[in-house]
Amino acid sequence: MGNISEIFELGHKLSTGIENRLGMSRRDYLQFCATLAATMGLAKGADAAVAKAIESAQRPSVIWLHFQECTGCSESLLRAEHPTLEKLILDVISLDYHETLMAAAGHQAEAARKAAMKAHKGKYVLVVEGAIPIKDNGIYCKIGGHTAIDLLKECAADAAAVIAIGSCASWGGMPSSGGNPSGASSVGEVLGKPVVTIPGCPPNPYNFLATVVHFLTFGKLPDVDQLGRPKFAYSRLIHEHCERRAHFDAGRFAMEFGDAGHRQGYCLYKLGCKGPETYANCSTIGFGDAGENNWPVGCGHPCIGCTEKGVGFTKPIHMVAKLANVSPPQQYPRIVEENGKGASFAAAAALAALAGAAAGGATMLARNLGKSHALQQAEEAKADQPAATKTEA
Ligand code: FSX
Ligand code: SF4
Ligand code: F3S
Repeated sequence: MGNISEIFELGHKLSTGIENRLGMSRRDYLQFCATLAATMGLAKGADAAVAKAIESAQRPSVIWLHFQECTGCSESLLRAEHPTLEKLILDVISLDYHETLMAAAGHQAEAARKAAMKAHKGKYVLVVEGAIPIKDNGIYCKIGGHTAIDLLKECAADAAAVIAIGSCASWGGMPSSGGNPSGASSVGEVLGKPVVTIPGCPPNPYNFLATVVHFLTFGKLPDVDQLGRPKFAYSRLIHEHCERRAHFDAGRFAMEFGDAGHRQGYCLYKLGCKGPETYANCSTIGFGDAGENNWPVGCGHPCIGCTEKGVGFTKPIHMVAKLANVSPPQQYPRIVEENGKGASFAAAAALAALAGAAAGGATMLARNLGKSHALQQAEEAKADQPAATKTEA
């Protein structure tokens, strides 16, 4: 947190501003900014800067293009709830052109895009959703009579920043799978230069929001890896922070959907989970903001590696993953402890912090401990039951 007077002053401003705009309490808003700052791995005190930037910075104009895709990226932003993520996004940016959301159509829509580009020349953020088909001079995707190739180049020329959202725009994604009949290509390939990519099919809306807020707060996009992915979100393997990891290390696997192992939440590696070769933060921040464990593996389906070029939409879903790192992490507890009552969530998180674990590691440690306790309690309750009433697990 920043210093007290800064926060007080900010809180006062917010009580008449953002609180009304977003329909969220001041406390929730500041908490949300702190979470966002932590998601981005920013230093202590950055949450106040983030809150100030969202509150007072001029909303950047955003031009959002759609090419070869399913609109899942936009849908995932708009379907997010609690605390009204879509409201926050639409409040943080000025969405001046978005084919799915704008009321205008036809020539009116084209005029809106041109007007936004002229009014915010050199300052707008270009967000691209979908791959760009380049085969046969790009004739497989045209809007307003222009190919996706021409539209992308035209809009990128005067943009302050370009963000490729979703796996399609980031590396070709689903449209590039199989024989790639239309030559579906990434934004970076068509522009011939690296851009920030937020892969995922669809990507997590928090990663998009955090990237935009970073731009708003610091005037630049966040640090990225060699594939253009923000490091704060894509620097760790899913397998390293998976709630089922202790099962993997103990050799407990679901062998079929619906078998006893699957019902007990065992590791999905043998069903083809690509967590061991996929970099993303799905396991630590959850997905779609719809509650605990709301991510593919949390729901019982193997990760298909949707954020990872060469894995998602390329490797068969149920093919066993390549293990990048087989060493079990030191900080994970056993799923069922043999002795004692175990630590509280807070103590577990503090322990992980003391051990120098990343925020994601602390979250997973706390979660795993919680699960191990719940499972332990269930087993103890079962052991206490009279033999006649015991049921099959
Ligand atoms: Fe769909 Fe977006 Fe997948 Fe692609 O997300 S969810 S096909 S990544 O471009 O709309
Ligand atoms: Fe989790 Fe998949 Fe790794 Fe198993 S293989 S621990 S389910 S990421
Ligand atoms: Fe995609 Fe795997 Fe995350 S399928 S949403 S990268 S868990």
